[in-house]
Amino acid sequence: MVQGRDRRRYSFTPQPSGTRWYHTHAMAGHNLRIGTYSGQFGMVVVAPRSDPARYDLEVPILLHAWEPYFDSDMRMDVAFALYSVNGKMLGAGEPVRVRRAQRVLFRVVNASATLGHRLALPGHSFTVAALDGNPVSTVQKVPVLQLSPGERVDAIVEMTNPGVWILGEEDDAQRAAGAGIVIEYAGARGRPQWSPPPKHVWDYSVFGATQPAADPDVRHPLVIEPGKDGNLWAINGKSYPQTDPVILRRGGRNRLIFDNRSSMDHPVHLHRHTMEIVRWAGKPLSGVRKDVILVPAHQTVEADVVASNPGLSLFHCHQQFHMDFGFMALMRYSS
Ligand SMILES: [Cu+2]
Repeated sequence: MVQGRDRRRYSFTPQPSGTRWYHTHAMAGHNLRIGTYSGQFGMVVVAPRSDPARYDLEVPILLHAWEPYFDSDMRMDVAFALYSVNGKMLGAGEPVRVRRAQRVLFRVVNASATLGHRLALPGHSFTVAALDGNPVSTVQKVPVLQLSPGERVDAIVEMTNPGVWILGEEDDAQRAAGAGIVIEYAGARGRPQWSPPPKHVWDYSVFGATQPAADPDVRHPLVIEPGKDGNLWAINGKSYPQTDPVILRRGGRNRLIFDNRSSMDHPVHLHRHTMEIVRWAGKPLSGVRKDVILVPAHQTVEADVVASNPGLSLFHCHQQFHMDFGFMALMRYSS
């Protein structure tokens, strides 16, 4: 906790390697000026001891939405007036300058408080190398990157289509309000071009491995439902701070079963651990390791956590408005 006009110094050994980020974790509630609504975030790249990835240029892409407001008198839905990539609206900042035949590594962070984003780059595709900083089991080429709040994607783009392009949000209104950045090939001229990507359904399982995941030692059902008594969200019938702590078996393989009985998507996030997705929207998989996992509306998602980092850990939805209104719990280990 860093108070106003306060100063703190922490030192730590960063691990695991990969694309990470930092942000304020303040509860915002109805105050849309603090927490992840604010600009208090940034990217942290933990370099591996040896780097097997091969690329010519590394480009950070931080997505954020600004000037939040309540979309209705009920003060339940947050909307945003402006969008940015790396702090600039589309067209306002410097373009990303590339050359033909370069392999460009885009490190993308969705630093939005509440919104998922889908990104495309006309005339190019994304080869996804890592999710939430962790290398994927199957490197896969996709036309669209989809990121829920808090998620990260590392993707390599082969620059084979000279021109001036928009790397942007698929949604026209958001792109018009700033959600994009210009990609400019050396020697290319003209207005930045956009065309809608082919229809594409984002599915974590394409990045997985073929062998089934190991059986868990213990299962933890987590039912996600709308809350009562003014709380929007509940986990197993209770809203934070009343939520029951989730007690993981120390050293064991703990299976978290997210049963989303609501009509909204939830990007669930666990601090201090990495979860391996073992079932996503009906499909079994393994080898996809993340710390934020999208649990789609009316779907069940299962993910395994090896309990090897004792202490209190926070579990919550990374959608700020959900987290602030009940969707949070503590996790600790059995003694
Ligand atoms: Cu949520």
